[in-house]
Amino acid sequence: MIKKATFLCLALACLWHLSPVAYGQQQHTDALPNILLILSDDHSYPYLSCYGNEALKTPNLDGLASEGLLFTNAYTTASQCVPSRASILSGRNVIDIKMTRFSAPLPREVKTIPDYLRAQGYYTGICGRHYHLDGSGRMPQETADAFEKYKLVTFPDRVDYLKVGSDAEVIEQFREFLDQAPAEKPFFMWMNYSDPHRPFTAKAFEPDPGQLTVPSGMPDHIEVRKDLAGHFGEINRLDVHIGQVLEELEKRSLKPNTMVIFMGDNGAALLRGKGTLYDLGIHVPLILRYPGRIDAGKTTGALVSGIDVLPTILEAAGLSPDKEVSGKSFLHVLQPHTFKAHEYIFAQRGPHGSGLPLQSAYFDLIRTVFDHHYKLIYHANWQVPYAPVDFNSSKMWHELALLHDQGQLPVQFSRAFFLFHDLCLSSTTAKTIRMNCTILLTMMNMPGLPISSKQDFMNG
Ligand SMILES: [Ca+2]
Repeated sequence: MIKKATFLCLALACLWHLSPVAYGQQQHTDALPNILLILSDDHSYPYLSCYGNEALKTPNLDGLASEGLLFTNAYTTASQCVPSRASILSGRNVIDIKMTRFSAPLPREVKTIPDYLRAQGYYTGICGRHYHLDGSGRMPQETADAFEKYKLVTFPDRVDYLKVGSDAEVIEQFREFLDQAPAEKPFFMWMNYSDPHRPFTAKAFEPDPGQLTVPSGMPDHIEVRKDLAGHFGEINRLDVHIGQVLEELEKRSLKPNTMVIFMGDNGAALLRGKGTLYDLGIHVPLILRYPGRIDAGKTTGALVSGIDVLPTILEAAGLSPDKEVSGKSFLHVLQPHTFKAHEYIFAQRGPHGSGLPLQSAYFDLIRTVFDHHYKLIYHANWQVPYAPVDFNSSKMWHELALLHDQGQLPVQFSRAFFLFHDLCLSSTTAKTIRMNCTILLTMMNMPGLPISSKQDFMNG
């Protein structure tokens, strides 16, 4: 009898001691939102129909925006996949995390969104298009051997689920991920799409080239129209695939407790887009849907950057970023008393791919700083001949080059695409330029740039 009583008391004591901890943990985990981060590839603002572009048909992303918050001034830290995605995943600027070289692997010590969330109890995954942060998906054998030797591939260790595949395979991978996710855990999924990356293959989704409005920065030429139609077709197809994912959330009753962020990973591979620090290279679409926490159907013009995605996600998950993170959460962007937007946005361009630095498609060193009113672009190797990233060999580019050679391309486009000129001459006051130079130089941290060059730059 005594033994029984003692056992009962011990059992009750254990339950009293253990249950509040276990219950508290369960409660805490239950309250956390699921988080879905969707990136399209090479996709500029304002190329969604909810931004007012009638040539595009993106009803699913428009619907996401109508249920959430649409950003009109979202930028990436780079105009190429790898460095930009590294910033989005780490909340830190490209130079800070040593990711200026295209296809460099993200250093293991750089903490990413899934690293934080996994420690918080999240089930984490990556799916879709190759995510680009473990080196190139098509590296030569000797490079692969070096990656293996020095353990440079890190994301299989950072997440619970990792698969890559085509855009059409994303939905099945997402279903598999959800089926595997433990019921008691919230999830984080980083979902990547190839669209609208070149080559343009979505013929069935393309608008009539003849009906398009050619943007003011491009010549109205039939090859430019065809190229734009190809790009828009891919955006329309992207929308269909994302619609499948949003529908899956609804089917599984996950929509009310899932925060969705949709963003372009960098600007479109169009004229003066990807690979440049002009607007089309780094200005991207961004949508945040967070039911119950974000008012539906609002638009904001606040300046936000790719580095802000991590702090936003961490805030939703009840976490704070480490001190190295320079982004800031945009969860409260509509609350002016609690949110202070970036005063300036910084971005950079570095080497791209593995080609020799004979022209700018493969090698360019550019930095920029800008705010709502002014933008400074510092081009370190302006002497390298310009060539666009990813469409250097396209029929459209050859046609424009031919017209330029024949003197038949309107002068503003010859100047924009084929001639060098001092951008500072067309800027505003010297005072503003010097101020922007000062800000830019504080973030450049360029090894090898002599101090005298920096002073000349400042004085100039
Ligand atoms: Ca990209």
